[in-house]
Amino acid sequence: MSGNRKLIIEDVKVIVSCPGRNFVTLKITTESGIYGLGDATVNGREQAVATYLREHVAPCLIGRNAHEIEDIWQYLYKGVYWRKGPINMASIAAVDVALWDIKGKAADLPVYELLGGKSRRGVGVYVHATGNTVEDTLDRAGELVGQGYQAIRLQSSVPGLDGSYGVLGDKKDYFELQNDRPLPPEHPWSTKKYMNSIEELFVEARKRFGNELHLLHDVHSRLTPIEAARLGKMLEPYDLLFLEDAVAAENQESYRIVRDHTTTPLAIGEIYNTIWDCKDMIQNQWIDYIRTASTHAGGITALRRIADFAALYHVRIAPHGAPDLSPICYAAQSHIDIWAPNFGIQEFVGFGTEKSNEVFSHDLKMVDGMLHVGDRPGLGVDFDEEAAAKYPYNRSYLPVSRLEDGTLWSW
Ligand code: GCO
Ligand code: MG
Repeated sequence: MSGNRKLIIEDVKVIVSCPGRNFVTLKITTESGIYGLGDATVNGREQAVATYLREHVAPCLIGRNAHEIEDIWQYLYKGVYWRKGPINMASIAAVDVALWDIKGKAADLPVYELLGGKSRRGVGVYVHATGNTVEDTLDRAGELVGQGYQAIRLQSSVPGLDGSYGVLGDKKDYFELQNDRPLPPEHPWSTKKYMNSIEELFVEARKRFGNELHLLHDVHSRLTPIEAARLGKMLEPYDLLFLEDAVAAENQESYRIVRDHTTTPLAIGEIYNTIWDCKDMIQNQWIDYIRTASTHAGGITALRRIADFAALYHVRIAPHGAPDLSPICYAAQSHIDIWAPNFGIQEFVGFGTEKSNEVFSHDLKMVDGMLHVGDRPGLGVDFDEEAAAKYPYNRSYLPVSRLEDGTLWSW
């Protein structure tokens, strides 16, 4: 394989920094000076993926032609023998995204133009309203509606549980860095208490906001299939845009049970690593939205393939957009979102903190609840290595969840 316009990879750098959150950033530089950026952040396991990239991937990239994205993807997937897995796939994703960035810069085009161009004016997003009580949550949702957002994910603490999904007992949001705790914080969970309280949130939301606003909810894989089926039926009158991660689905077949019982649209996929993880779910039409993230499912090359496959079955993409995905991942997904004919909605939790904005810059804009992708060549993101050096890695864990009797549960 050759090609007349080779861009030879000269340097591969892995930078782990913590500008408010831990991020693993990959920088691939070519002999021409053109460089590309990729994100390889696996929340809570950052050093594993950084080591994998430094020790095992970087040496294989030096001297290769950066234009050969597909061959390099296959080389890192099939070639290593060990397929799939979050660490492997996040590493492949970082390389893939950095190479698309390079290709865009070399072509002097934004990446979405290389994918086939824009399919829409802007990218529709959903934002989060979270609170300790139904009223707090809806007050927050009201503020977001005031800012022009048209789709809101509602999460509220479960009465009777001291700290539960979405809101920690001591009010520290689970999205924040949990670095003041040596070990993962622990949350109690009771499906009974959750099922007894959840409907009120949506009853009150529809009373307050009427029927136009899109509402969403994330269950974080805490139910069994038949419980999720009951929840889906219970929430049907409130017309959710989707119910996310109702059941953990290593066994994709679980979704058949949920699907058979409810017309509430279903979404899953933020922890899936490959197209294989969602294959049955998509081709059996058990879900409506696939939420695979660029960083965790193998980059732009893989996400594009998942989107095209999903389109055959009326499944739309709704990429994961939590703050533990770096702005580089966010940019990569935005280019996919603006192109994909079967785009659904993008999760959005803000453009980062003061510190992260010092380290990462991007040309995305939010206008009236819609994300606009800029037209800089490549991904339109940049990374300031000097600024990043000011914020060294800071170990932090996601919380874990236990039933009230101490049994470890899904989170
Ligand atoms: C979401 C996710 C996040 C994850 C987090 C874990 O829908 O945004 O569920 O809340 O918990 O990204 O790393
Ligand atoms: Mg989620």
